[in-house]
Amino acid sequence: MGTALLYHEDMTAARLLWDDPQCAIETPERLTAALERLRRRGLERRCLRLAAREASEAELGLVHSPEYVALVRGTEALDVEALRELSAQYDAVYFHPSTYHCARLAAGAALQLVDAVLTGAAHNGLALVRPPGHHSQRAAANGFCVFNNVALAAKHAKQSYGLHRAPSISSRMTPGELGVGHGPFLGPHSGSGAWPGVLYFSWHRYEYRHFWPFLRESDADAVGRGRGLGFTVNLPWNQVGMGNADYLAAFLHVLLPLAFEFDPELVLVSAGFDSAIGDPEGQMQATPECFAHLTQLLLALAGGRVCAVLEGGYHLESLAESVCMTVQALLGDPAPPLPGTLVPCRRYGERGEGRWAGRRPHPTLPRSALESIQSVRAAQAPHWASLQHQGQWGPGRGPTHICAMGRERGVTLTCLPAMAPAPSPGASSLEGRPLPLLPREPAYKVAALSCRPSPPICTAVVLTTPEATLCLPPGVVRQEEAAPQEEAEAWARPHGALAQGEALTVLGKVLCLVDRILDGQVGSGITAIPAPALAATLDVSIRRGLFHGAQRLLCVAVGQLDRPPDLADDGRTLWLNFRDEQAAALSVFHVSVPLPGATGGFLSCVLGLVLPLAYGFQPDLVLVVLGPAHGLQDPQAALLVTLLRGPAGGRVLALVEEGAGERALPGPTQPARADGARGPVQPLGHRRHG
Ligand code: Q9C
Repeated sequence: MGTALLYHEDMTAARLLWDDPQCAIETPERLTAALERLRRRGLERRCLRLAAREASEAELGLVHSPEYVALVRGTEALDVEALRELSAQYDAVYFHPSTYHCARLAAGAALQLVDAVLTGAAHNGLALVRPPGHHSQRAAANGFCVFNNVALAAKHAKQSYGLHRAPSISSRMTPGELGVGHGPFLGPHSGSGAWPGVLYFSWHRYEYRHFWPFLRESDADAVGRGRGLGFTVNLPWNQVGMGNADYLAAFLHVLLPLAFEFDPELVLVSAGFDSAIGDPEGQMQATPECFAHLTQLLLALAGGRVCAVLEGGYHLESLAESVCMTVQALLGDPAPPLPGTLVPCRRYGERGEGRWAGRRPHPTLPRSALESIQSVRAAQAPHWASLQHQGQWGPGRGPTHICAMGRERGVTLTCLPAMAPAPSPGASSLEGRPLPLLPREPAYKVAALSCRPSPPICTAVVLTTPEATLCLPPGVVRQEEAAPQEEAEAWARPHGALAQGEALTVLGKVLCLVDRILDGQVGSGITAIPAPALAATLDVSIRRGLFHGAQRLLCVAVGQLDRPPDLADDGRTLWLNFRDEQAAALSVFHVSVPLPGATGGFLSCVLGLVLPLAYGFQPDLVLVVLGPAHGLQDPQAALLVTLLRGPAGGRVLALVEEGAGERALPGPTQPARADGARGPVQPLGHRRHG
């Protein structure tokens, strides 16, 4: 088990043999640079290395016409002049005598990756391939693509493994993939309008149809036809320069709500890194770290069965770094912090093309990314229940406060106007008040942090009963080390509930665990706390975290818990409480949200509110507290903890009232799955019937 890495050196053979500025960026160095960087970072040897095999002609026939396959086969024997002539019949394509071999290896690698993940030989994986695939059509090469690797993988997964909500999401997109905009994908766009059981999401550079390939069906209102209504999700970027905040917002407000509702059995990613900074094709601004976060978020789906297949990505440095970030996330490493502030890309003008750069942003229009996000949400809302939850936290104060905070911090991740209610009268008084925020760390410190190695211990647990009541998953160790007795007593002093016995013993271990997480020796932690001591242990944990070097600490408290009364409201602690009735919120750093009853309601609240807040706040440590009457089902609690790893470099400590669900919390490399199922999907042939 682990992360599969598929590659074959032969895929570097194909290259452009004549002068064609349009195709010159698709070079063999793309693969060698990525692989070289994976080696240098020690990531390659942590993966399960598999040599790619060629897809058979029968397999290619899952998606392509026999005539087209024969035509490509025939290019092996053509001379340069004939290759050039044939290439000219397609849009942005070149053939080389080795193209057929390379393209069969690329397709074969995608199929093998699906096999590895669905048989349980690997948890997840990446196929480093060329030529890319997602623009190719049933009987035509297009946009550097010859065979549609990801479409083939999707068909194969459905056919050979009988997945129902199968190769779900995302043919073409996730980490990135916008380089080229939308090509006629073979799946959802063809024939009857959809491949049943496939949810297809694509984000792409579109610029109001002024960017290649200029297709009307790449716009947000193209949502699929017939039985496929709502299973095609297009997020067009109408401006270049989209960055980390825009990509994260797209995930949190569009992709993930739909994907969780769809509940896929497999996630296929058309990983186009032409969305990364520096790329000549995409002209976008996502930094490599962003791909670690996007990948980590996807791992919360489908029991972590994520298969990524390389598509675009033409800036060698950016590509190599982004590939490393993706692999690190697949391996379960904590994601490095996103550099800079999470500000949405500013709007250039109404048409949003590159030549508008330098013009003053249009003052009355929403940011371009938000406009795109809202138009997809509007187009998809009739088809998805999760998009109908918007605004459910209003007219409470939570979202309003967050918007206020968002403006102050330049974060508008949360500020989908559709989601936030109109400001309540009390909120306006916040406007003039300067927020007591800490100065931002200098950039070099951020860079140093991102180079931190993964903690030697993934997850530590503090248990109250001596006998192991849990069967601990791999990578999870029991924490026995505790702070010295007198130190624990000193921290416990203000609290009667911690005076002695078990509560004090647990506190000693929790103090030590907080320190070890902040020192980078332990990734994350889970602590079972005797019910009477929960509030006091939480209070001490917050103070200890701030004392031990956390600049900002986020506390997500679920259940009837009060914010520690004399905690300073200085912007270092953000308190977010889900509870029965809303408590009075006293500042922007004190948010209270009614506990959403329904499953979908909770999830949409976590994606639309908790994570944007957490990403905006950039905490050094997250405390997740499951307190009295928290009402969460085990998988919901597990998902909350898993998703909150992203914004805090993996540093999450869960404090759980004893007997209130600590069993459900996952180890860091075992993403939660809504139905609790883990492990391989059996191939049809091996499945027991009846
Ligand atoms: N100036 C992939 O990324 N270029 N294909 C169009 C725009 C075509 C990209 C020219 C780029 C095809 C897989």
